[in-house]
Amino acid sequence: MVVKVYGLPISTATRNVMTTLHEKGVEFELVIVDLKEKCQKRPEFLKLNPIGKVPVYQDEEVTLFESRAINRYIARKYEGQGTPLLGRTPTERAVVEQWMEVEGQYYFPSIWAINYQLYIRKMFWGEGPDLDIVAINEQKLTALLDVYESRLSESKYLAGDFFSLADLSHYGHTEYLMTKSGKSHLINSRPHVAAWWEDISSRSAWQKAKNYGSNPQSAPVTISDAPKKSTTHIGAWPGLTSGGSKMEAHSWGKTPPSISLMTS
Ligand SMILES: N[C@@H](CCC(=O)N[C@@H](CS)C(=O)NCC(=O)O)C(=O)O
Repeated sequence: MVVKVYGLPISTATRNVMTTLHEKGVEFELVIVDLKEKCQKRPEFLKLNPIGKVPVYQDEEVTLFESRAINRYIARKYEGQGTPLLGRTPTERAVVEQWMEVEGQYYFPSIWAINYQLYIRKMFWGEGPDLDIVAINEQKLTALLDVYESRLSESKYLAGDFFSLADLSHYGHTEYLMTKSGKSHLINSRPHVAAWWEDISSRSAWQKAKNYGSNPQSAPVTISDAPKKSTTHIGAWPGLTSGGSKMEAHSWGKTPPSISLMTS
């Protein structure tokens, strides 16, 4: 069974999982779940993830939700191929885990609140931001980024001088902060954080995941009314096959018509 990722190309957590699969050179199919149409709350999707969120990962052994758990699983299962993402020694692994915790417990809640208020709310529902929420979370993120600046002045990556899941888990929301929420100065004003972002965001695995669907030749994404219960094969998207990782697009529910705009 080929690996399946149920998600949406513009979803930050889906992008992080797709990036891990690319780093590992694992072939997968993307099953598009239309969040605007609330397909993630349908009974058939809740069988895959009772929390009702994307991404969901599926292979012949397991169906998993929660992107960080999925990423750890992929990194362990395919430890012998592609980019090592976990660290080699017990110490390296512990430091990778430590910075993954920092991302999940402190970085993500603040950056998510900022991106949600300044970008996601408007994109999905046309609502304006609550600027008090933005201010509180910007303060928290600023303090945390000062810690990152200090850490990254000592080592090239968060867990040491090697790229790992600790760095990778920052991709989705940092990209939105930089390009959609008008807050790139939070990263760019800190030279070591800026250099780190420049480095990790130029990796080909992330570029492929981020640009999924933005290739003009990937027009089949505008397919509408796919059957609700099953996945519909719409063929491999030209320009998205490379580096040992082949992606195919499928659809679950109605694909958002603005998808290629959102990923541009
Ligand atoms: N902690 C989860 C977060 C998943 C999540 O919030 N996914 C968003 C898209 S990035 C979603 O499904 N939103 C739709 C909803 O909450 O109904 C993970 O990392 O997988």
